[in-house]
Amino acid sequence: MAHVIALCGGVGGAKLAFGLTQVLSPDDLTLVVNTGDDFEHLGLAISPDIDTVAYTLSGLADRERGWGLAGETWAFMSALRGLGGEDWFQLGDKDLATHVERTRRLAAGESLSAITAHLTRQLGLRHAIVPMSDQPVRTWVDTADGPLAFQRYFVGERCAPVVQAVRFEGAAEARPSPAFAAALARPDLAAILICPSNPYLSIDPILAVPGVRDAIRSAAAPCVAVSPIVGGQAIKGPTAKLMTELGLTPGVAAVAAHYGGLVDGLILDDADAGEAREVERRGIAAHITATVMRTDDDRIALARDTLAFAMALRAPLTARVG
Ligand code: FO1
Repeated sequence: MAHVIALCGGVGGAKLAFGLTQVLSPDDLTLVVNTGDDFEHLGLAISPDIDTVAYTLSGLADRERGWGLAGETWAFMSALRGLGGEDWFQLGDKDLATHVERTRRLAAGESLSAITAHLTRQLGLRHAIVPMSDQPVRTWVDTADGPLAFQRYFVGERCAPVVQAVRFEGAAEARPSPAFAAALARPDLAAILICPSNPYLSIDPILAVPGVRDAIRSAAAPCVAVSPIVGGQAIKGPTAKLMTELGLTPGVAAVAAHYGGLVDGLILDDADAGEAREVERRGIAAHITATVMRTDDDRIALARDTLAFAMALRAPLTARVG
C-alpha cells in the first residue's frame, strides 16, 4: 500500500481514523487534524480535535461522550466552580495534564506539530497525527446573536444561536504543517480521504489553509469523502441544524455540492442509496455502504471499504494522468 492522507475533525472523524490505523501501517498513513477548534482557555492551549483523535486511537477516549478521557475525575472543575471561576468548558483532571504540557511546550517555542508528535508517542501511538497547520487558525461563527468564537458557540451556547456564516481567522496567513505538506507532495500518495466530520466546521478549516485545496485538486491520487449525513441527519453534532441555517437541505446531495470540484468519490450510507444518482450527476462517483460506526469492527469495516473504493477510483485517474 502506498501513502494515504486522511483529513479529520473530532468525534465522527476519529472513529474512521481509528479504523484506518487498524488496516494501514504507520508508514502508510498521515492523519491531518482540524485545529480551527483550538482555543486558549484559563491560560491553557486546548486542541480538542487533536486530543479527541489521540485519545480515540489510544483507546483512552470516553466512548459515550466522544471527547475527553474515560474514567475521568472532575476535582479541578469542582474546585474552580467553588472559586467562582469559569466552568462552562469542562476540563477533566487527567485531560488537564495534556493541556498544561502542551501550553508549557508552546511557550518554550516548540511547534504544535512537534508537541503533538511528542504527546501521541507518549500515549503509545505510532501513526502520525498532525495538525493542519502550526500557525493559529481560529473558527468563528457569525450568528444572529453576534459573532462567537467556536467553543463559545459549540459548548457555551450548545449550538443554539442561528448561524449566518462561518469564518477561519488566521487561515490566510497559515501554512500547511510540515508533515501535511510533505504528505501532499509524496509521489506515492495513493488516496486523500475526508472523514465523516462536519464539512463546514471541521473540514473547511483544513481546506482554508492556503494551498491545500489546490494540492488536493491537482494530486494524481483520488480524493474520497465519507458523508457525515445519514438519512438527512448528522450522527452526532450540529451539522444538520447548521446546514438548514445556511439555507441548505441537510442531505447527501448538499454534501456532494459542498465537496464538488474537490472529491472524486463520496461514500453514502445504505439509508441514502436513493441519492446516489444525484451525487453522480455532479461527476462524483458514489459508493453505498454501512457508514454508522458503533463498534470497532464497524470502524475497521468502513476503513477497508473506503480504501477499496479509493483504490478502485485510482486506476482510471492514474491512466488519465498518464
Ligand atoms: N465538548 C462539550 O460539549 N463540552 C465540554 O465541556 C467539552 C470540553 C472539552 C475539553 C477538552 C476537549 O479536548 C474537548 C472538549 N469538548 C467538550 C469537545 C469539543 O468542544 C468538541 O468536540 C470539538 O471541538 C468539536 O469537534
